[in-house]
Amino acid sequence: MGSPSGQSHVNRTAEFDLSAYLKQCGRIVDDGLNRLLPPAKTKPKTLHESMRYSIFAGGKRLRPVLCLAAAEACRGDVEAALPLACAVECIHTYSLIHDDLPAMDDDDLRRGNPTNHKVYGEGIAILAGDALLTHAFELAAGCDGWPRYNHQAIVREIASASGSLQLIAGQVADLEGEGAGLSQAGLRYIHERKTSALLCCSVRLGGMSANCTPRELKALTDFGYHVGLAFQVIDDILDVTQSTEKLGKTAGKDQAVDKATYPSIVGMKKSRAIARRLTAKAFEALSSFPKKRAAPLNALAEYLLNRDH
Ligand code: GRG
Repeated sequence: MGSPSGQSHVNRTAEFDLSAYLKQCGRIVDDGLNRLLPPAKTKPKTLHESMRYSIFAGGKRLRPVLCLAAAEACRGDVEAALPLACAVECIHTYSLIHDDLPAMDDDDLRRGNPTNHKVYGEGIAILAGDALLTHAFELAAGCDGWPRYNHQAIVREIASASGSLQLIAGQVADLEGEGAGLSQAGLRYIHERKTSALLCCSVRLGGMSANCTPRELKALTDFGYHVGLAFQVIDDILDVTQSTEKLGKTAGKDQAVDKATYPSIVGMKKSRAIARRLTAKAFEALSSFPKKRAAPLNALAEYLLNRDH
């Protein structure tokens, strides 16, 4: 596998055109979401407009793209994975809408636009989040399942990643950890749940939609776990180093609310080294996949490590 930040990463992904891939998958995901969400004019109109406002506000679509790339890595096809890719984007968007509420992070800006509650009011924003979460389960329930992963396994996968032991546990620990002087282990607990759980679930669902083998699923799980952790370490770094304009959300927020982050606990240099190490572990997880099939996932991991927003 080689060093965490060396030539081997470059070789692994150099011939792959990630920018074209992101564009192509982004279009597919946008079309899928447009088709799979109730039209904006559906009654109650304000609710459906509000759901669509946040869904189409310009997110990076990382989770759905990871889902499609994982399906591809396991010889699956986009059509089978797409409803699940859209389901994880619905859950992700719900979590952002609720996270931005005054009772949580109280933010005015998300994806470069006013937050949902700033446009539609708190009541509708809460309900839009609820409706997106519920819609994700409707999409999952619409999947027939695959020989190794039945319909029930797919629904359970999404429920467990977004439930009280994972995504919501992370958010609770995050809220309770503000100003509490967390240890690095405490911070890792939050990152595993708040960020890595849904990223990992996205990758696993892609594999499941391709009826992947248990060995492939284990590899995808290791990959998703490490990419998810690296993603959050980088997110912590960007909160300090980038502008609000660049991020499309309020920069410097972590320090303002005395939130523990990797830079605040171990410093910037060590944080970057940790992100590189985690990404190297993600690459390693896919070492048994044919290079060509793993190229999109590896390129995404590298992109997430080097991203500036
Ligand atoms: C259950 C309310 C609730 C929250 C769960 C996910 C979460 C916890 C809170 C959202 C805010 C946050 C800091 C999440 C950590 C993961 C993260 C950095 C999300 C932002 O993801 P990007 O950068 O966003 O992929 P875009 O807008 O590009 O989709």
